[in-house]
Amino acid sequence: MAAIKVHGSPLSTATIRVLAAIYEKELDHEFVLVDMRVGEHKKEHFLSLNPFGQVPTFEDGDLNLFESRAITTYIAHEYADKGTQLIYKDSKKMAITSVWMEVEAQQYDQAASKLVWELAAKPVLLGMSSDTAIVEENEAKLAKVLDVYENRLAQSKYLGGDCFTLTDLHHLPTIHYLMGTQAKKLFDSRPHVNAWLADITARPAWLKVLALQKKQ
Ligand SMILES: N[C@@H](CCC(=O)N[C@@H](CS)C(=O)NCC(=O)O)C(=O)O
Repeated sequence: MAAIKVHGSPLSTATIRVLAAIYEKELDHEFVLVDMRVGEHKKEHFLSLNPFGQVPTFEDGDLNLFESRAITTYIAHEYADKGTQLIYKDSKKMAITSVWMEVEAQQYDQAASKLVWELAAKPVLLGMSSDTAIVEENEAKLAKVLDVYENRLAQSKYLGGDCFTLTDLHHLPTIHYLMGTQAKKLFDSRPHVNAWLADITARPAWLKVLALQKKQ
């Protein structure tokens, strides 16, 4: 039995963020499907893993974690010697990467996750209509963040520095869903953002995550 277990749903952005890190590190693991359609994530057993009732949760032996970005950060440190280096050893380089990790979580994701919900989850998965006002507001917010990314990526191959790191990886799930929506134009219209996106979405580890998602 694998020591690492990921409990989640392959449709969940936060779950596939963790799987992306696991595949980059080529770690043995077990994926435990949480059936969100029947509310399994709100049942007692799951709440003992994450009291907020959200996927994913993660086990590595006797360590239990939730919050996808905390999990990927643990994986990057604990398995530093395996697979892709997702963090820098140099503390100054890592500090800069951490800045952009915060930008992803505090600026980019605020708008991107709302757009995933309005433009991908509601119409495609739930048969509901999108709220146009929320879409417009968050497209404008995302455009401002992507203007900053465009400048950054004109000087740096990846957001965190010259190598692919957790910073870039954390964007993959929302980018994946937004590429199938009208919000794609926000990425397409910025050449450096577009080149960065083409690079990170073509990574073999990410393609494996998408193949797993299709199988489920
Ligand atoms: N900040 C959390 C967010 C987790 C999250 O929002 N998970 C969603 C699926 S992507 C979920 O479980 N939603 C169900 C709910 O909130 O009840 C993380 O990054 O792990």
